[in-house]
Amino acid sequence: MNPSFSSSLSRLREFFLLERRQRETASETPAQRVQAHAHFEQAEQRLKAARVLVDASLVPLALEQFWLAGVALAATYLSRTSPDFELSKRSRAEIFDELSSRAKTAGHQAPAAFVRSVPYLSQAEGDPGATLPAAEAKARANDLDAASYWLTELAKQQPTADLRRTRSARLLALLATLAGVFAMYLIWKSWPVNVALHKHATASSLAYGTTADRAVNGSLWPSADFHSDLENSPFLVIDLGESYRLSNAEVWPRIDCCPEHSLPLEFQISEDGKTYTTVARRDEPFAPHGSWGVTIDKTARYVRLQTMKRNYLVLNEVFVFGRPVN
Ligand SMILES: [Ca+2]
Repeated sequence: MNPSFSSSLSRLREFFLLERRQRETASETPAQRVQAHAHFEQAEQRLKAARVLVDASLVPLALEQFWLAGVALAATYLSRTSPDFELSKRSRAEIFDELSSRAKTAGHQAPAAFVRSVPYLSQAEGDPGATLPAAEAKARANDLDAASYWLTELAKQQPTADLRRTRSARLLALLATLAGVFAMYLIWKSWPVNVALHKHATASSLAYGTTADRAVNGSLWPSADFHSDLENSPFLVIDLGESYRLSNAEVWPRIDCCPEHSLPLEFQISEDGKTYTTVARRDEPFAPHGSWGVTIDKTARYVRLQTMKRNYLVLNEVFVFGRPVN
C-alpha cells in the first residue's frame, strides 16, 4: 500500500476512533494526572494573558507569555506520556526536542507555525521582543498563538467519557455526511435527463435542406431545424433506443415566423413504434419564442410529433426528459 495513503488512512482512523488518545489517557497514573493538570492550568493562564496583550498591541510582552505558556503545555504533554518526567531536570531545548520526537512517534503532525516557533520556545531566556521590528514581532506572536493551539490540543486532558462522546459525535457526523452523499446520489440517479438528445430521428418528409436529427441536436439555433413538406399529417419520430420512464417534454417550434405551422400538433408515444398513444394535443398557436410543455409520466421507447391535418410540421428542438426503466 502507498505509504502516504496508509498514513492518511491511519490519521482518519485516529480522528474518528481516538484509539491512541484513549490509550494515552488510560495509561496515566494519578500522580501524572495531578502534575499534568498543574502545568496545564498554568499554561492556560499564560495563554490568556498573552492573547489579551496581543489585543492591547503589547506584542513584546505577549511574546514572553507565549514563551512561558509553551513550556507549560509541553510539560503537560510530557507529564502525561512519561511517568518519570520532571520539568526542573530538563532544559527547554531538551523539553522541546523530546516533545517533537514523542509527538512525531505518536503520529501527531506538528504545524509549520510550531516548527518555526521551536527555536524561540527552546531559548533559555524569554526574549520580550522589544528589539524586534514590529512586523516581525507580530509574525512571531501569530506563530506562537497558532503553535499554542496545537500544543493545547496535544496536551489537553480528556476524560475517557469525553473521548467517547467526541468519538460518537464524529462517527455520527460521518454517518450523516455519508447519508447525505447517498441521498444526493439517489436524487442525481432519479433526476430526469433529456433522453432524446442525439437519438435517431426520422420524418415523413424533409424540406429546405433540413434534417430530422437536427430536431434532437440539443440546439435551438437556427430557428427551423426540421421542416417537412406541405403534406397530409406530416410527422417526426424519435427512437430513444430503449424504453424510458418519461416524465415530461419540451417542444420548441420555429421561433422566427408562421405560428400557424405544425398545428394541430399531437405528442404521441409508443413502445413498439407501430401503435401510438396521444399524450397531448395543441391547437392554439405558439407564443412568440415560446415552447410547449408536455407532461407524460409513462414508459415508452418512441416519441412522435404529428400535425393532424394538411400542413407543414416545423420543429426547432424536442426535449424529452426521463430515466432508464431499470
Ligand atoms: Ca435543434
